[in-house]
Amino acid sequence: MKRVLVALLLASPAFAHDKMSGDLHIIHPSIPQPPMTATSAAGYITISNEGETPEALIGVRTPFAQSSTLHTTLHEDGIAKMRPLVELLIAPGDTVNLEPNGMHFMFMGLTGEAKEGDMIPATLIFRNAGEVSIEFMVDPAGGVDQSTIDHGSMDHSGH
Ligand SMILES: [Cu+2]
Repeated sequence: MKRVLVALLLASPAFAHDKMSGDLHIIHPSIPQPPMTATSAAGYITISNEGETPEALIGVRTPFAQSSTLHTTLHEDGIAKMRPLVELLIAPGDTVNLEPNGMHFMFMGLTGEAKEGDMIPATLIFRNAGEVSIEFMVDPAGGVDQSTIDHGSMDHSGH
């Protein structure tokens, strides 16, 4: 049943890629092409835990950015605010989606350009499975303009 849902969700992107790593099905890691002048970008992914053991995504690493973290989006008084997420639990049989206006990878201090169709190497870090190599596909531009959103982790100096 879950597989059917995932297939439907993935019907829209022109290209999608996925891989199995142990019990984890990692589906279409992607980064919408950031504007040329962007210094930060968001990344998205779908992960299914097809095993019997609870799993947690606890980090991400890529040469594409100086800092890569997990973020969640909170809505307060109609304003979207992002906050760091320490871990993302993925229960057995569960599928989690990192998607625009929700949880996402946050890449700050981009080290290079990303053009539609590029594949950007990265490493996901799971509590049990350890490190898993993936590639983010650069999708067509669109989605959320990261530069307009309050990133709580960016500025600890003010206020
Ligand atoms: Cu963010």
